[in-house]
Amino acid sequence: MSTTQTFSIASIPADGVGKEVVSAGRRVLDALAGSSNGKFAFDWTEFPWGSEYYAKTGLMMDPKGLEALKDFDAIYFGAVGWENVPDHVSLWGLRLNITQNFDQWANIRPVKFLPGVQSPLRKADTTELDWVVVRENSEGEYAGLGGRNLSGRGPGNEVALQTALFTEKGCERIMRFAFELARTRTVKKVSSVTKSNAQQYGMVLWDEVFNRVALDYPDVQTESVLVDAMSAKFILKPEDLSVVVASNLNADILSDLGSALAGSLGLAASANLNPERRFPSMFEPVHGSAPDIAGKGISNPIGAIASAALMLDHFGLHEEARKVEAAIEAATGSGHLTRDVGGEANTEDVTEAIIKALTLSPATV
Ligand code: GGG
Repeated sequence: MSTTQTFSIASIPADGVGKEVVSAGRRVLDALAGSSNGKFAFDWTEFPWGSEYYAKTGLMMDPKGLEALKDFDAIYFGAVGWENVPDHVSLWGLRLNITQNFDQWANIRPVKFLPGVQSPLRKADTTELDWVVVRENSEGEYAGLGGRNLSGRGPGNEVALQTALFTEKGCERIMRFAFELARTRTVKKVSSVTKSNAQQYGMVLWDEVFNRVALDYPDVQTESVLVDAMSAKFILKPEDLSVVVASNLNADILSDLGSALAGSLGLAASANLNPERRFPSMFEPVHGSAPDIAGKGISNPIGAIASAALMLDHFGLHEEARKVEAAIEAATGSGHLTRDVGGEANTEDVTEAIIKALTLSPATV
């Protein structure tokens, strides 16, 4: 008799719509496990961290939280940010505390165009579009280096430094990751993004490392594009893109642009990976806590569910990941759309439609 493979997952719904979409993603994964004939199962442990926890304790997470998380197979995260906590405190206190300390240095953010979802790009109707943003997730503009001084001199005299960090090792590992990813795709191409004409130290180092690493991948096409030109290219020539590798801040902005072009930020999935697997990796929708719609049951669960598919890939359950993606496409293609993508369905309707498509799928795993 074969044994069930059980994956232990820490879930951290955190703030706002994070709670609704994490719950939706968990239901989809449990339905998938339930139809796996005992092949695999998920063992969930939920942590109550986030802005409500902060209101009670003055901290975004337990000070021993990283210790509590470190032995899980993965972390499934919702969203962070609420009005009772300054944004930089909530972000650094929870999400960045985890990504930085668990060295989740590769953040992948696929841009996927779904059937039934209208893109603001006219050419999306007739052109096959599909690319992935690879975000350097451990340094760059998010290194957290700097400080504020001189406020003692009185009003108007304070200064602040926010220093971006680019290390040769940090650049090289994310570029190799991007090239390896490109080799798995139909279009084998990596576009490197900087602003190295204006930022002449860190980003020139980035360009030099990119050119050096590219020599090891002669089968992969390359280009180096400035971030302003790349934003225009996302809109005007997106069919030219396959893997886009960029620094922490640039990739964050570009991936939001990409998901808006695909129809909504609510659709975008992401994986914060520690590729060496020394620490658990973390899977989360790209969107934030969306206070304007939180608690109304109308948030789009697709970003979180597609992130769960990325988690399945991380576990080596590739067929199952494709099944979840196919179920998402079946749901959107049959008109199960939340308001952000022009429909009237609520979170529950879309989640149920995805579960139904999953469990009806003939290719049961
Ligand atoms: N689920 C993603 C999330 O909660 N993001 C909040 C946020 O503000 N992130 C900033 C960043 O990733 O740069």
